[in-house]
Amino acid sequence: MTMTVADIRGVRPGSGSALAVLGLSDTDRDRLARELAGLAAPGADVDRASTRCHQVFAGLPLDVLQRILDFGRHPDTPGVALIGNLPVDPVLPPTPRDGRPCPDKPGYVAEGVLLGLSSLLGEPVGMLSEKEGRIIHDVVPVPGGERTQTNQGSEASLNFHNDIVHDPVGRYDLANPDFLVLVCLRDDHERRAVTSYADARDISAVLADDVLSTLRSPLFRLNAPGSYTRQHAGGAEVLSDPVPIISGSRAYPEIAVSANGVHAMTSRAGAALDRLRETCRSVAQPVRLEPGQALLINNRKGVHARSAFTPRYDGLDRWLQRTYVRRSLWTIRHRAAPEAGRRIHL
Ligand SMILES: O=C(O)CCC(=O)C(=O)O
Ligand SMILES: [Fe+2]
Repeated sequence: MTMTVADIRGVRPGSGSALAVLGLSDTDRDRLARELAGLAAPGADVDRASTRCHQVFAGLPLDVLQRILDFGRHPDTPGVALIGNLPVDPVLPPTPRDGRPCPDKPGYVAEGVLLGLSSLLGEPVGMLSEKEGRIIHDVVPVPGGERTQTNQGSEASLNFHNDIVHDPVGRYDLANPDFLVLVCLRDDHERRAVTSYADARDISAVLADDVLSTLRSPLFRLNAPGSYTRQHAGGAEVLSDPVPIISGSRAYPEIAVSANGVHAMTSRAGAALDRLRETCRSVAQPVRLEPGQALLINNRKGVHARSAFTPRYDGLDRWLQRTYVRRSLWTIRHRAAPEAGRRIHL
């Protein structure tokens, strides 16, 4: 079932792999709106803005706050959480056409919601190969990108994947974000775009033992993200070392799949990958994001996807803002690019 705003009033417990759903009260929404109304453009001093937004969000009722903190810290909590009845910008400029920030946004409520939620999960980070290292990403359909397996796409559905990052150590699933936060500013004209999440616990429970053990073997090479291969390899593939797709304990598995292509090294691995793709579709938890909602995505517990939709490039297209969040900046310090900014990484 696709969640809609009507489903998300009140707080329902989220445990195991099921989508966690939290709806703020109108009183809480209005307080956040008031306190975020005066937020300055966060790009000037992200540490300051994120600290302020943390302070605002830490004032949420204890139950809601704990649910969000538990989502970030515990292995046994859901991999995806939908938060509803969040404040929105009173005036929203046209959806940017090029995937770059809107230069004349009159307020920063959406950015404040994004930084507030992100700061409860960890540290927002920028990566130079993704959106030029920006901390706040504008995810919009971009002309020419309609059929790409990137966040600029629209007409082609974006396959189940994790957001990964190229790293010369040969592993693309180590320095990548632990979480993604998506805030919806505008939905698509026809309300077709659905974001889905497939949890590795649900995937593992469905797969036959031999398929699962193949997926747990280092028989797969991940292609680097399209943004990286375009910038650094003229679009040619840049493959990781052989890795397993599913790893870690049976109770708390981690999954790594690249959007831009996975090379299976044997025919058995290829068949297991096909089976994985079918299984992702069968266990998927779909959400049709609307303005005033945010999706918290654990980028290790599961994979996510987006269905196709039709862009019009008329200023009213779908518009999400996104952060990449790490629990700690310490474990990616080998990727730090301090000359670009304290939170920016290669
Ligand atoms: O557009 C969406 O719903 C999700 C796109 C996506 O995969 C991402 O932003 O990482
Ligand atoms: Fe993604």
